Amino acid sequence: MGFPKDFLWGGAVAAHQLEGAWQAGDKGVSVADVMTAGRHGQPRQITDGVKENLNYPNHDAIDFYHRYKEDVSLFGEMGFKCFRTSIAWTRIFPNGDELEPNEAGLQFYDDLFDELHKYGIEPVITLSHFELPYHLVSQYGAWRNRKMIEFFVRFAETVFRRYKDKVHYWMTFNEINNQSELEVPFTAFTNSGVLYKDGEDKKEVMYQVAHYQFVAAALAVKKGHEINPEFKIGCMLSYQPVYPESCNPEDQIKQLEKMHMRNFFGDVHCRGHYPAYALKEWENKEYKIAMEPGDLEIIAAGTVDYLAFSYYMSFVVSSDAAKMKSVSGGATIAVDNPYLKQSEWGWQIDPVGLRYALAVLTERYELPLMVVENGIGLHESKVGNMMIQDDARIEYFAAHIEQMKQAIDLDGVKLLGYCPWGPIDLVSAGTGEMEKRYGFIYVDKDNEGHGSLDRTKKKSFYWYQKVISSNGEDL
Ligand code: P53
Repeated sequence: MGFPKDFLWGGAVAAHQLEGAWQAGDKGVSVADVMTAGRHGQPRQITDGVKENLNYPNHDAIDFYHRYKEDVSLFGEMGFKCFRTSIAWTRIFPNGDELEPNEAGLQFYDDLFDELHKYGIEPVITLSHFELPYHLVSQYGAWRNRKMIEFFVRFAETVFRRYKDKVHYWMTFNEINNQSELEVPFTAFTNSGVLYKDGEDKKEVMYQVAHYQFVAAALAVKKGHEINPEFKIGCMLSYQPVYPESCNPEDQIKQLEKMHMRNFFGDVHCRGHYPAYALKEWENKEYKIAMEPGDLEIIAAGTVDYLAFSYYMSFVVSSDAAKMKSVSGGATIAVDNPYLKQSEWGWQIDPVGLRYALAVLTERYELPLMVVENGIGLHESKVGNMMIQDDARIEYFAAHIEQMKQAIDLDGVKLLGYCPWGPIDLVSAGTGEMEKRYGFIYVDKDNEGHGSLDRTKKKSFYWYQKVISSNGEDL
């Protein structure tokens, strides 16, 4: 009982949030490079290219690009079995539309993967994590354009071939379903390089973009399996479950409709066809989603090997529209849950919701699952040589790990691994802050970009080390 023997304990990051070195080795400008720093309640600005005198926190991040050896050795010391990161598309294809890859970028990831393997750490790689080449946005309209399929598949094929003996676990698009939250520009821009235009039907554009991404993902799955049949290629969802506010059937219907938009992306990636509720919506709203002959066959043939998801919180919806407000940074419209506490950024802490998410995803898809993000952002500052006592983080993780165990033992969930988000402090995707800290390792840097970048271990470092060495028994 409990976690399987070969369970992949690790940690998760994304290239743009920690590498920095935004121009090193001929790296191109990515969508993350044109996003300024925001704060809780103050959105990041998306600028038209890189402007002078603005704070772009991803440009330097925590300089993992130059310090990865030190950081990987700390991950090794914690006992990581896997490490999830992404390959910055702009290191490999700086503009995105080149025919030949950039060798300096490829070499960087060769070195990183070799370093991980020295410690017995398996790389788990996201192909597209909020960092597509900005050139593709300005020149092609990014994923509005069908040409993106060709660019993405070329990128995927290049890295599949290059790392075919070094990487076995892959995933295509990070949190591909974020873009179904149409209220803020952040989601469509980070997922797909799309900025909505006045007057257009955002949802129709979103479905078109998603169609191209489904074709691209399915082609990547197929190519990957040809290159190495041992590859496990997954999709990646943000799976923050939604509860009805009450037992009023109207609340339950509201929940059903909201969950349609959570499930839509997984339904296509995992089952290989469009779900009836989406096809009906297209018909009812007279949406015309451009497809080419063969697209649906490609999608059917390119279903995923496993499903990876992030889990941070849950939401509540009400059929009473007047009660619904924008929560946790703005993207989601919901009501507060009186049974749950919130983090300082308004994210509702709900360990039991993780068991629920694991169970319903297993029922729906009958695929192995991987929790590739989970964690809590905290304000922390280092005083002299005192170790940071991050008991709130330990409590958060212990409660979530306990629920994963229940999902395995009681619900029969097949769980491959667990990667807490940001094992080392890094730049927040949502706010661009450094001071929304997730790490077991503290990084000396503040929101304005000042600090020595020194790394120090927090109390949770030793706690997680013990969790891994006891295979999740000693919490
Ligand atoms: P930050 C919103 C809700 C859930 C997950 O988020 C999200 C977001 C976007 O902000 O993103 C994932 O840094 C994402 C990571 C991100 C992490 O959650 O806003 O995959 O890139 O850093 C945590 O606190």
